[in-house]
Amino acid sequence: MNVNAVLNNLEEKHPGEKEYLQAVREVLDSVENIYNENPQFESAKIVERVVEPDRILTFKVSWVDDKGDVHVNLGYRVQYNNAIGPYKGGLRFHPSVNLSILKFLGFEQVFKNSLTTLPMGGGKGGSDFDAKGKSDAEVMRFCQAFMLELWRLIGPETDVPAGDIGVGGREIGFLYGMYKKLARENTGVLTGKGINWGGSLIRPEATGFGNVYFAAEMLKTRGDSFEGKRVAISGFGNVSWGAALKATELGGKVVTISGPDGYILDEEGISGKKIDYMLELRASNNDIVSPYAEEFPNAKFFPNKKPWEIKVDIALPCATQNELNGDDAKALVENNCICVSEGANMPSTPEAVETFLENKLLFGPGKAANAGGVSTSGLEMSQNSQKLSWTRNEVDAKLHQIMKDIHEACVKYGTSDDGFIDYVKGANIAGFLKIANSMLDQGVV
Ligand code: NDP
Ligand code: 2IT
Repeated sequence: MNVNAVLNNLEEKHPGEKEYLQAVREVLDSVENIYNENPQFESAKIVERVVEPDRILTFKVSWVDDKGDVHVNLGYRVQYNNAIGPYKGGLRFHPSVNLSILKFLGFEQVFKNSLTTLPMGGGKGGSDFDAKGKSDAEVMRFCQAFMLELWRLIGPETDVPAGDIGVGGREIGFLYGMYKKLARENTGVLTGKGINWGGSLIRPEATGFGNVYFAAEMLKTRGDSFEGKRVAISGFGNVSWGAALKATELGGKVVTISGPDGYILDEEGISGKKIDYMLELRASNNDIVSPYAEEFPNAKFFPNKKPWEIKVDIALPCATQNELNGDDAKALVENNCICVSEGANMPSTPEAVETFLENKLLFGPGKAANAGGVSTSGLEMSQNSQKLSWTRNEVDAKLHQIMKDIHEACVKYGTSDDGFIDYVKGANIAGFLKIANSMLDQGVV
């Protein structure tokens, strides 16, 4: 395999899909050597087969708002790869959603799910629907209209969607209600369900918890921990609040959260009732974070800025892709940050990743560091199949062990001769080998 040749070819076929091409390049750069040492991969054209999704389904979603006006959105499901299990991955509702973004997310999900140790293939979906300013009834009607198309494509053994940006417990509820009505069955077809109707304890906070567990494992390799560390978190959504909770529990002090309007610096630490307040802000369909500084006057709001300019020991980017660029990375390095663990998918640009690795930071890439969310989705699927619910402690212990195992896999494939652990390389190779070998076992399909 020649990475540039594969990329040039993909660029010709899919011009302008920049997030997708970015995600593919990162994985291929990491696996190039091991791929070329194993000629059976090349003869089965594993790379050519793994970079393209199995299929992409696009549909129109028409719905009526509270005033009676008709709206038309686009809906998608990208079923990427099912070599190791049913397609599995979230749904994103955000006006920025396009095919390039869903393909990058689906591609990342394939390798992430492979790392989880659970039998899940990869997929992603969503819509350009903007929930901001919409009433609950409008969100419900949109979700119902979306599911009217999606339900034919999914199933508990075929494809199991979940949440992502703009899709949390409320949306999963509306989607599930419509699925159940159409399919006339109660099955674990979605994860992130409510606790009363098949959901798993810990799933809401799992991505954030898992991210902090992963960061703690990285710190341990240098005899360090969260105790007494200053932590910067971006975003204030599903992933951020779990991360803030767990980082605080392990002795860290979370000093920032952020929204598209800017960031909050709270030197007293963002914990306890402040995390509850974060959730309230979020629940009001409100993406602005500035009201936090009015509620807690010791906190300071920095409009249109990102939290990476603050002096911290640990950074947890938990908002969205490419939110941390090369200059942000340099600022973190200059401020002696020691550890960056990605809660979001691909939040660091390639320049930022390069800066972290050159400066030998502990850098946990999203496909490893945020795999706790989908892992707990996998645990939800297991509970649904068994018609059982596990306790909080049982789920948390399993999640913790999975994050340790993912860390171990990264160490195995990412440790270089000088002892430095390149978690990007480690995660990509470990994730890739399992998929590639499964594809070899199953023939050309
Ligand atoms: P939420 O919707 O709860 O929060 C996302 C935050 O990011 C919002 O503040 C949103 O503000 C902002 N945001 C979204 N898109 C953009 C954009 N294009 N530009 C700037 N800001 C943006 O989402 P989650 O917490 O669920 O997800 C956060 C990240 O974590 C995403 O990368 C997601 O893929 C990833 N992730 C989520 C998992 C989960 O289980 N939920 C699991 C693993 C990873 P606004 O809408 O105003 O732009
Ligand atoms: O990016 C992700 O891993 C998620 N949004 C969670 C996917 C899932 O199926 O739980």
